Amino acid sequence: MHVENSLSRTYIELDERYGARNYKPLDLVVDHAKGVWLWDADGKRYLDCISAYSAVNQGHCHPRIEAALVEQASKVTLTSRAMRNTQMGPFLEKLTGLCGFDLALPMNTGVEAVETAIKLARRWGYEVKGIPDNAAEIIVFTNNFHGRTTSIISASSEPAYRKQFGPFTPGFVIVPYGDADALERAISPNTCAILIEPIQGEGGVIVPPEGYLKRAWAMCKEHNVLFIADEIQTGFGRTGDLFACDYDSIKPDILVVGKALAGGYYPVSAALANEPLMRLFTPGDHGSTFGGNPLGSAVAIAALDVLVEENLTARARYAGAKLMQGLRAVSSPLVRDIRGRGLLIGIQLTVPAKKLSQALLDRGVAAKDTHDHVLRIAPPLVIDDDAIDFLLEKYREALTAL
Ligand code: IF1
Repeated sequence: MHVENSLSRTYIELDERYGARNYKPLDLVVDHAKGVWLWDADGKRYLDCISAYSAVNQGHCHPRIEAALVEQASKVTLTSRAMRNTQMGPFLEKLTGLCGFDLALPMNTGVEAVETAIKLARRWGYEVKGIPDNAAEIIVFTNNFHGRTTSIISASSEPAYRKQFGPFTPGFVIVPYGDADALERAISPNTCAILIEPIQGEGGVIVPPEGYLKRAWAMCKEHNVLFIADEIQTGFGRTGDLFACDYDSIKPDILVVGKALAGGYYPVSAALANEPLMRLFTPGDHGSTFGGNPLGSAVAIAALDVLVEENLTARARYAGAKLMQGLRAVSSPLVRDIRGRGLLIGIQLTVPAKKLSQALLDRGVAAKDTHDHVLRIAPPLVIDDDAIDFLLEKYREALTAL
């Protein structure tokens, strides 16, 4: 990219000079954004096919979510859970109603909601299932991504996320994703839960074999094991269903959500469960200074309203089908496989995906590689036909240029 002598270059240099180098981002410095479009510091426009990793399903700077943020910001922003506020209750009512659970525990980032689910599952394992103290096991899957805390990386199979960060939290058993027999063999009397992404995002947009999730869920029921679905990336319409688990008609015991829950305006996450499971948390067991704060709650209410009233799930299904069809119609020796569901699409290449990512960026499309050879395409769910055509045109051009 030609960012030498540009404003963008100035900002990149500041990041590199003053920031920890724990990322290697695209050379794209966003100044402002609207819907599916980003504008960089030099005024160049890009189609956003990353959506902040599915946090801006509703599209950038949605006026309704913005209005909720501004209105609440002038009333009260943070109370802590030492007292109550007027926004959390209505938010939790809306969230539980939409997701079909009795109760929700609000947190902030995705990984905190995953930690919440793990603590709840362990508590249940000891108190209800009768697992001996400190022996509870949670089954996780190869290539998983659930976040970056020390406990969560203890469940990771990716060396880069773990290297020199030990010692690790015990109690995780890793089995191959998509292999139902391996899962059955791994379940022991000490298994309190499985923790699974219905489609693996970071893992390279891995869709498990047809029927696998349903079998895994049935095994959990049979062996008295909780099914925890991490829908932080797949949830809220992304895959063309409200939740990816809906595709298999399964209902998790614990649902973990984040990202798009607040439309990119604010970090809001939650773990959801029914009575009596969630009642195993009692005062003092768990919490967060910011969890359930009035600003985040007001924003999340608006973000959920937008999701429902603008039929974003149906739009993701429609746009995903159209985009998938268009991508598959482009034949190239560089493309090995195109997979995904709804607007969570992975293109498996024979060359490093960084190259296609750069070629697309040069043509005004922001899309990021994952796991070396996979390019992920996940635009905001509000993407329209014209933007899809733009994307397909740039995709053809980029592949030809390579
Ligand atoms: C980064 C990846 C995506 C997630 C699932 C929990 C979390 C995530 C299924 C934790 C977060 C993010 C983290 C972000 C990039 C992004 C990502 F490439 F790293 F893997 F989306 F695919 N469960 N995913 O996908 O949520 O605590 O971050 O709010 O840079 O680490 P968080």
